[in-house]
Amino acid sequence: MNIPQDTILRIREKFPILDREVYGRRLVYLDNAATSQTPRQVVETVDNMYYHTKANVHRGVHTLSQEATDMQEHTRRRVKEYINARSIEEIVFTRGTTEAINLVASSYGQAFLHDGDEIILTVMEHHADIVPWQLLQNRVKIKINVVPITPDGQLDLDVYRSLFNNRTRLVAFTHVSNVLGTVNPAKEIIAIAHDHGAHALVDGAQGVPHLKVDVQDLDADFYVFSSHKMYGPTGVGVLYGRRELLEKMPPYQGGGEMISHVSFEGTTFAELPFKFEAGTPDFVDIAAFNSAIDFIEETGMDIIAGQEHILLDHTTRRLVDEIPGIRIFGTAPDKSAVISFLLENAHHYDTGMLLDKLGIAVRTGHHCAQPLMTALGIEGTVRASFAVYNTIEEADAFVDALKRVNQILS
Ligand code: C6P
Repeated sequence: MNIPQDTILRIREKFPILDREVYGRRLVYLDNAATSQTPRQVVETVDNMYYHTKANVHRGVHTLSQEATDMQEHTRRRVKEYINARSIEEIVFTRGTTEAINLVASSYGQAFLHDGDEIILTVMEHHADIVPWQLLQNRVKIKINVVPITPDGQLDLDVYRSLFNNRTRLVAFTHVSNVLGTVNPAKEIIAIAHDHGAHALVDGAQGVPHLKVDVQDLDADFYVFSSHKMYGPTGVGVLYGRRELLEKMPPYQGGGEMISHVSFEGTTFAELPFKFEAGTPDFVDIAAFNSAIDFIEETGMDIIAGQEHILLDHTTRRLVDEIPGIRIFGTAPDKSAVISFLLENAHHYDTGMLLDKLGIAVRTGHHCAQPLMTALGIEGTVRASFAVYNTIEEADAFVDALKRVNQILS
């Protein structure tokens, strides 16, 4: 795909933060898998709401409250359409991917899992899709089985198939690995789970920002993601859940707005999705999330994914050709625009700190995927991750800076 430079420069203009300097150099922001930057239109929605429309949602007859409620519910409809859910009742707002998985582990766990049942995770899961299931083990004695990876960083589907038995109830896996960039064959993984009578949860934190997701086409039972990784505000996430499952699941938290009637004799709960949204939601950021979806749709997923792949291919080629001894973790075909690597003789923290001094923002460490690090036999990596506003010049600045860092550290 050929994307005119002008197109990317016009997109960049929407992100004032990209003009800032770090240590006297123009920032090159390559930590997009941790959080992407936010275009002006999203920030303006936040501003406008605080200046003109701030009032609690679903709680007032007055104009401001009605307007704020309309804005929040408009985003819900928008998300429903964006991921092609069947109904708005299937869209639950959370604080992020992490809270969404905790909700499912706790509530689905209570309704559907019993002592002796089994679930399947993968070795490339983020801690957000491991620890909630381990916490559940304190309440229900479930067994956790783990799918390993092949040397290029793909899930070993033969082993996956062999892990099922008549106690397997759920498979929970990441759509895209935040470390390896591997795009897992979600539709196939879900179909295999369903063939065995198990449900499937997809951690879409790294999926939705880079791929067009259709939850009906995937046939996912749960699909979860965070706004802040898709050019949106912080503090907002989405749990998509198949309605018939959500209806059988008990509330995750208790409080205001999730009830139908409360008395000391007993309480009845609100309808979906409000049953799962106790307390005042982050309605300002939920409203602004709508503007992030506007941005993605105006830009076009083909342009977003296209530019990211141009950057991925260009950078990977240069790294391999020009930095002797570099090890890149995750080389699956059609991977997402994430490059995790180690220089031959350098600790990942040192590499990251020196890159920062040269104006390049990358992430270092275990990326909240310690079991994957153990499987790879390392403690951590440096990770560069791209977004649509990154340019070839920035990719080149990164590789040139890394060559200098490599000379200093070797
Ligand atoms: N990964 C990264 O730098 P939250 O923090 O709830 O928005 O998302 C958690 C999460 C869950 N699953 C995957 C696959 C993720 O990548 C993340 C967040 C960031 O890779 C921060 S650790």
